[in-house]
Amino acid sequence: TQDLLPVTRIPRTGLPAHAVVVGDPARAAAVAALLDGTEEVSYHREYRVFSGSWKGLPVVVASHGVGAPGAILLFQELAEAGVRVFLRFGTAGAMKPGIADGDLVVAEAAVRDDGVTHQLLPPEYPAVAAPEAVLALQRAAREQGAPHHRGVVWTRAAFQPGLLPLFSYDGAGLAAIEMELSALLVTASLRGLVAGGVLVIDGANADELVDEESPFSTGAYDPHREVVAAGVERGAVVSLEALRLLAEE
Ligand code: R1X
Repeated sequence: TQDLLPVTRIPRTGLPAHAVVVGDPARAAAVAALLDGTEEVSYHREYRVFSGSWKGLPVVVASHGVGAPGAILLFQELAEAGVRVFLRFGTAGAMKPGIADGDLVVAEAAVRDDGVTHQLLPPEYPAVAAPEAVLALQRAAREQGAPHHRGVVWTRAAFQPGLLPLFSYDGAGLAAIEMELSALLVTASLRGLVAGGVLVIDGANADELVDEESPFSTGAYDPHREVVAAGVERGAVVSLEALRLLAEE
């Protein structure tokens, strides 16, 4: 076998067992900058991978890009390289009143509209977070004073406001919408690994972003705001702290 994994070109061996995964390669670099002894392990396509340590715990921070079909390639290859505990730290739109921009949503489970896992398993198979990951993220959020919520997330391949159809989960109490989490949760369940996710809200009331007059417009969605950046800073520490809590168990 070759020394590097085929898609991400991560070394096959030697990675820490605990990982934070994010969509954006630049965000992976920002989270990795919080570590001691940060090293860039690899950077191919959208997959940027760092290692370092957080309060003495060796960790991986890696980017998976936008969308579950691409992201699942990173999850599989990280698992092959030895990662056992995954936390996705991402951004999401809020689906419920009372969840504000910059707040965190800790995922309990996800709807599998991800565009890839239906090709692996029937739709009845659940995408659930490991309970210990949910509790670790919740505790870390509380300890960091980060406003946070818990709930079921809608992972959906067609996420952009201009692509959102009329919502079919009205009344189902979903907390947030994003694009990759269910693929991570399913990958972890299939492989007997631990996974969870925490999402920073970058569009409150996402279900109201659809403009009835011009349904293909992305106009109202603006994730680049200070309130979101502040939430991302809190969420990065929450994710790393949650990994540390999980490693202590
Ligand atoms: O999961 C979603 C995707 O990665 C959240 O943000 C991106 C789309 O803008």
